[in-house]
Amino acid sequence: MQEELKAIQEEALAKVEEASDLKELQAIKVSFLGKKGSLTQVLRGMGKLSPEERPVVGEIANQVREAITNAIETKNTVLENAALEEKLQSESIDVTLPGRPVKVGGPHLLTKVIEEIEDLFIGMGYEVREGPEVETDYFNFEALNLPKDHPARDMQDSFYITNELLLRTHTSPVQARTMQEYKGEKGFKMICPGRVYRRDTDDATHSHQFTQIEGLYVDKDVKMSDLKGVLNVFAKKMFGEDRKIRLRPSFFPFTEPSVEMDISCKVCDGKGCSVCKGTGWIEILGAGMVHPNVLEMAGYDPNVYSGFAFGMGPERIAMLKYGVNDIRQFYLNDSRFLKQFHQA
Ligand code: 2U9
Repeated sequence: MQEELKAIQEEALAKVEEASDLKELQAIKVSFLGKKGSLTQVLRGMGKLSPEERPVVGEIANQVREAITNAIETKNTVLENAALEEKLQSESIDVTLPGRPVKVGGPHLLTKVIEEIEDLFIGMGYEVREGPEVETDYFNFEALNLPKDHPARDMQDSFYITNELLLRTHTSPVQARTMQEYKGEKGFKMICPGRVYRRDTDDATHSHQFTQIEGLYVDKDVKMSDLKGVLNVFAKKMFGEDRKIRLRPSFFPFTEPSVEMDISCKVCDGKGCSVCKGTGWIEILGAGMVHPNVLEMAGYDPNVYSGFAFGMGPERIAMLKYGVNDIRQFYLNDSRFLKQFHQA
């Protein structure tokens, strides 16, 4: 049995030496020191020894167990350190490595232009209002002096959902709702930005869905000169103090008189070029004094109250301001296009 014990010790120490990982070492420990371990087996045989032999063998057996146990603990420490080292290596971060660039987003160019325009009018005391994109025929057309069979309705070819419901073709219904809400009792200034829909074939300057910002100022004694003053401030703040504005007569069913506002062309400074088609002027928006029918339908007495209104397309303004030549770029979400304006 003493040789057996020596042999077990040799074999155990050799295996411990070769063990390459903690799992293997644990298996070796069990195979020698475990309940069914080879050393345990031998020790179970001690009962058959003579009383003289037992203490001697017992002593050797303890030495062998200790030697195997120490060897396993030493090896365990070595393997644990190696595993930790490997883990540290695998998890080590080379702080000198450049970090992964974090793509920083930015506001969409349209959002920027809309917020710029909003801030401008908020600065002039206008409240920003929004309204439903699915609108009633009454608020989208009738309340705006476009009765059922009015030809101008065709100018705004519409996406009808039912006979009475459609995707709004302009944000004017929001103003009409606001006037009705104030029931002709008080004056107010408001602008309303929002998405509008027209049955149109998309091309570089037209889209079946686009945004508008319209504004309305209703009070006692609002005059055309007030409109011109506000449009002048808007143009200079939006396009530069050096820009001049020009108002041309126009027609809208919901304003009378109606005008279109042009600004002097920045490229040729009004001398005429391809951008302004040789006119020296760039059309920016439409406006006018609120039509008395519209005031009346909303409960405002046109003999007491008057108002002006205007409407513009933020896409058009962004295209002019940032040199974008195709309106569809705003909706394609092509980051190559969008990220150009993050810092703008
Ligand atoms: C009420 C009364 C009057 C809103 C107006 C315009 C002129 C206008 C165009 C701008 C670009 C439409 O998208 S566009 O082509 N709009 O020119 N809009 S006056 O007039 C109103 C609105 C509401 C109650």
